[in-house]
Amino acid sequence: MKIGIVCYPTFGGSGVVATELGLELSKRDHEIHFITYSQPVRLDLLGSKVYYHQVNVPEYPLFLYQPYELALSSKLVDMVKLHDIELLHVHYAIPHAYAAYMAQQMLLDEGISIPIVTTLHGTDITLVGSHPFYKPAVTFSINKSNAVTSVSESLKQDTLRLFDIKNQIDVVPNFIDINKYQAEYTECKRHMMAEPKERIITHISNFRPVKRINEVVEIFNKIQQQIPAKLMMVGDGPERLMAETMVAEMGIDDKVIFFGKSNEIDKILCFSDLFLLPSEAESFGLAALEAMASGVPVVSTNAGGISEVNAHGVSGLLSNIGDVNDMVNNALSILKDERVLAKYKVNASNEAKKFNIFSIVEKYEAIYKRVLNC
Ligand code: GMT
Repeated sequence: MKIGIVCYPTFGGSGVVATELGLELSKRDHEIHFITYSQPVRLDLLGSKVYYHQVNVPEYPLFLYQPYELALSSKLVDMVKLHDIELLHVHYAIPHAYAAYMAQQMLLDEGISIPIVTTLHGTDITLVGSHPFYKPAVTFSINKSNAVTSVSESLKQDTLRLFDIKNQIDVVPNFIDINKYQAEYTECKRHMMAEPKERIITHISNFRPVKRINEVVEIFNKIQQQIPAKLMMVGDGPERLMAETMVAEMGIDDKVIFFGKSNEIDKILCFSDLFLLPSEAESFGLAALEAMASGVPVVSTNAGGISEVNAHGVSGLLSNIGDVNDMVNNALSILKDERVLAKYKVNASNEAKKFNIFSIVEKYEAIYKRVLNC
């Protein structure tokens, strides 16, 4: 199949999932065309079956807001015609599903029929999409898609609750390529990061308020009062400065490293003992799954779809949103005892295998075949 993929190319779960999906599909002999405003961050492998087409939005002083959806839908029309793309898979409803629908209508006018598969990722539904400003457009785009998928059962239920949906929604969970996370612990540069007796705790996100970055710091501060520990803060976003200020005020600067955005997540996870995710909303929690795949147990909230990924008492432990003390106790119960930690590490890695890329990509292929009627 020739498949056009539209996503947010920056750091963020939806872009990562779209990119990894495209790369895996290309290995299965599909021709993949990424159509985005910049090259997706994890797309370092343009090959004979993987193409990238940039969407340019010319700056006109006349416009207060530059019309990205218009540029995207025009680019989709051009690329579908130029490369005989058979199907569009758009990640994130806003504005991708909307732009894809416009492209579909323009192409229909020229006698070209192209189905749209829309994957809902979370914030396009729970935070942004349900805002009254966007709700009619999001509802319309979901209902007009030829297939709709959501990355968790929880997100599906949120979508049905928040919007008037007439379409079927298939749950296709996010995935990881387990082989990429098989690095032996001995290969890690652990000694450069912490003393042997210190536990390494890691948080990775886009540092948005929904991630409750202040709680990451609070939880770590309480943990390090009881056991020797270091905190690795990976990512960047609006709450980073606040977190850095908190760390300084708590006097724990020597125990916290801020990495900023990183393309070496696997290298950081391979020396981590625990992953912290105190989010107040999370449709899936791809970062938690990536941690588990590296054999890192997860202490998280039970928000949204996290509990579909982090199995309580197996790959990690779950707490209610905002229950800092419970998350501290959970973390300590895993970290204090060497044997308990070792058990959680093995379990985390085993649980992650349930989300291996091969079985999940097949689900998308089946949906593509369905909408193409083949
Ligand atoms: O988590 C974010 O803020 C980024 C966001 C995105 O759109 O990339 O992540 C959402 O999609 C990911 C991939 O499906 C999920 O793993 C995240 O849980 C989800 N984030 C939220 O629901 C807040």
